[in-house]
Amino acid sequence: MRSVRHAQRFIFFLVFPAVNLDWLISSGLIMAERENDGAAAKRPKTDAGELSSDSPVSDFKITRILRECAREKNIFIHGKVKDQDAVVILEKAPIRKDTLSELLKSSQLQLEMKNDVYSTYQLQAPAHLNEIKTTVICPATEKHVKKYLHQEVFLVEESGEDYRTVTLPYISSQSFSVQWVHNILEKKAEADRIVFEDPDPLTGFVLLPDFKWDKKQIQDLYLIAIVHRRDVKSLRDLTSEHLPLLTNLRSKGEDTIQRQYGVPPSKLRVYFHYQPSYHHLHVHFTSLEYNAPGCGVERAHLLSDVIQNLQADSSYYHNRSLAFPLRADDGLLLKFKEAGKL
Ligand code: M7G
Repeated sequence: MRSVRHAQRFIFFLVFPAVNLDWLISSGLIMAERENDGAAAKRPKTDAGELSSDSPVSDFKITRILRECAREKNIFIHGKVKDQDAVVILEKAPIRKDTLSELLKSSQLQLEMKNDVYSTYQLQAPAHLNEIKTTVICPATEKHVKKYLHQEVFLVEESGEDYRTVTLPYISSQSFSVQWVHNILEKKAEADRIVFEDPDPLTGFVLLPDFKWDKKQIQDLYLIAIVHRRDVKSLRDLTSEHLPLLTNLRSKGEDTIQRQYGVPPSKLRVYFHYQPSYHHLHVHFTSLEYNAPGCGVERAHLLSDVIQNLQADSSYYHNRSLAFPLRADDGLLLKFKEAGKL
């Protein structure tokens, strides 16, 4: 039965590679498969999908623009909601193939110019086809504001010794809170977004959509796998002891994405960030087609490379130098400068 369903889904995605997943799931063409469905039923429901009556952005007072990109069609704004600091990220959603004919049929066109065979228009789309993905961080810390502020970046090269003497003391006191990660693992938030869970305390993990992905199209697919273990901060802590965790994560993560979204492992980029922003081990699963922020060689480490490096040398990530970019006003950059490493 399952293989028939997989075959149907595979054919469907060959024909319609960019369909709306939510629609597919709600229409029953795709079953939202979850490994721990018994547990899923008991999870608290969030109010995702409902229209928000209490809009945090209507009260938002803009302080300054942190970053904007016309090509990526996004803008990062710092401001205040009531008297709390907040960051709001607005991003125009990609145009979806499954709503194209409705878009063309039901929109109004306003002519801008006409010349020979050329004409340009402003297309006024109905509201539901003209959504802007909005992320709100409130209350935002100074570190959140800095994270999104456009800044000069510098590459630092961190030896194993630098990690222990410079980086570790810094991140132990200055890292972003991982409360949101614990909320996911404890099903206190985003429980209904979990697409797969392996509950094993040592080799298990939770797989769910990254909050950068609106789940509307496959081209920019982005999921994160968060491990249940809480004693691994990043790539640096990994040894061959963690190989069962990593291989489990790779095979079950890839298998779930293939089944659930019809994307085969050969179309996925699966990697760690070093340095991550959040020091609780997690793996990024992104579509190979999508040029995800942070997927460049200065920050991304492919899970398959990490597995092979640990198979060859258990202390590979304890000892070797790792390069990573730091923003000009990152406190860690200052620590590297003070230690004479830059
Ligand atoms: P990272 O490498 O630690 O940091 O990855 P980065 O944000 O600098 O890439 C953390 C990943 O978790 C990122 O891809 C974030 O978009 C994602 N993420 C962050 N938060 C706070 C959330 C959240 O609350 N929910 C979900 N689903 N994803 C998040």
